[in-house]
Amino acid sequence: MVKLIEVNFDGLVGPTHNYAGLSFGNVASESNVGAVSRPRDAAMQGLAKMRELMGLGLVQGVIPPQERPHVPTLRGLGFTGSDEQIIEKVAKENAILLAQVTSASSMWTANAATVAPSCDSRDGKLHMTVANLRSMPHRKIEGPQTAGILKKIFADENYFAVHDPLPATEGFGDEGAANHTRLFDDTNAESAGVHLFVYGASVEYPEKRIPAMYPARQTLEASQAVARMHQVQAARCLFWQQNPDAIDAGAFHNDVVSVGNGRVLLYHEQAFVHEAELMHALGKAIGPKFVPVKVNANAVSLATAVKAYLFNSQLVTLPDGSYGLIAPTESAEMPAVKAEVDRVIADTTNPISWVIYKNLRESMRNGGGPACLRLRVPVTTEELKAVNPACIMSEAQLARLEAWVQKHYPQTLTPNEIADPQLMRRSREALDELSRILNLGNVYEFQK
Ligand code: SUG
Repeated sequence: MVKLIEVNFDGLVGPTHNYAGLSFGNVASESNVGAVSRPRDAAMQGLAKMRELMGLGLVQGVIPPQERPHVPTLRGLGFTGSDEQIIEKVAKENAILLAQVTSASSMWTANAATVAPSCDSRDGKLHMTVANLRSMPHRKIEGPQTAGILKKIFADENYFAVHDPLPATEGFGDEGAANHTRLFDDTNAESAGVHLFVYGASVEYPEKRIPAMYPARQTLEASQAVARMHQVQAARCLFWQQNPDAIDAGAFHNDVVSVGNGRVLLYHEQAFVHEAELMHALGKAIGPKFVPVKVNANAVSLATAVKAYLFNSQLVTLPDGSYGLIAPTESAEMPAVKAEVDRVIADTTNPISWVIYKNLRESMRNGGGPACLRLRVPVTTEELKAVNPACIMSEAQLARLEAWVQKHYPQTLTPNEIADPQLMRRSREALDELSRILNLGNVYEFQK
């Protein structure tokens, strides 16, 4: 088995980052509706996280923001006139629609796609299926641009297969890597990957208990389709249901209640249905070195887990083999959660040995923690060379992006201010320059 390098592709926060309360079932998004956002800080917080991971010796990638406000969507809905006139019209007629086409939600690249490394796929290519994000209108429009951007970053078809989103038909909700974890025994060079797909509901098994309050965004049928697209052996896939109580507590994606990497799975006791059976199945598939790290509900309740976003930490393996957590500062601020992190780190029966808390407050207030902001792409050294090099971070590239943010981003933004066509003009200028920094060509519709 070839050794893989895990590259985290972080979503760069876009200049229109705001709090419009668009995500039903996402507690943070709902509770911060109308608040003043800080796009510049948001982007800088994201870049600071990238720098931190690079400093740890990890390979860091970046995925650019999408064109927002997205005028082509509005034209498709029958609005006519100049782009400026359309923004003004929609602002008057349908403020929610304007918020939907202006959201910077593509920053959460854990929802951009699901990924299978080449060693797991029958045809020996690295596969990615772009998520259709069908359950939220502001996110559903991301798919086509995500596909266009990923095809520019992973352009070499000798190595990469980027699939368009699954058809967004009823029963095929797909939210990408946020509901998928690839585990393997990293102490054994022969170990093959195990793909854990977690879904909220299923059409095939309507008798299963589903959330009572909030939408189950990922379906079993969509996860099965992704596994098929990726040509992963059926025996290496495990499809498991997320606990409906977790979704009703605000865990709209499984990465709000569990995170895995290598041979380790850190999870909340109530993350999955039939938790003990799942751990048994994973142990069988991964082998005796599999380390489940459970956080009990009496130590951290589901409600607290959703507030603290501990399970939305990035669980990373450093070149020296050590495991650690990149956790949101909110987790350090909640004593019960901090105590649990300290316990996990002190416990030598699991390999997690350190934690770094990062301030990602701006993204967190829309329900996006450290893990939401990254898409993990495991590559071989050869494949890494085939990735668009401008999208792999170096100190110089990071500095360029920081200067670019400082130059173009509004310091603050209220949901009312998105009605100003000036925001669209400024954002386009910014993205036009960015497409050159990241050597993407004309990826945006306004450039065509
Ligand atoms: O889809 N929030 C995103 C957060 C996504 C987090 N991703 C993961 N858990 N992987 C969502 O709910 C809020 C936007 C607003 O309300 O303006 C939003 O889309």
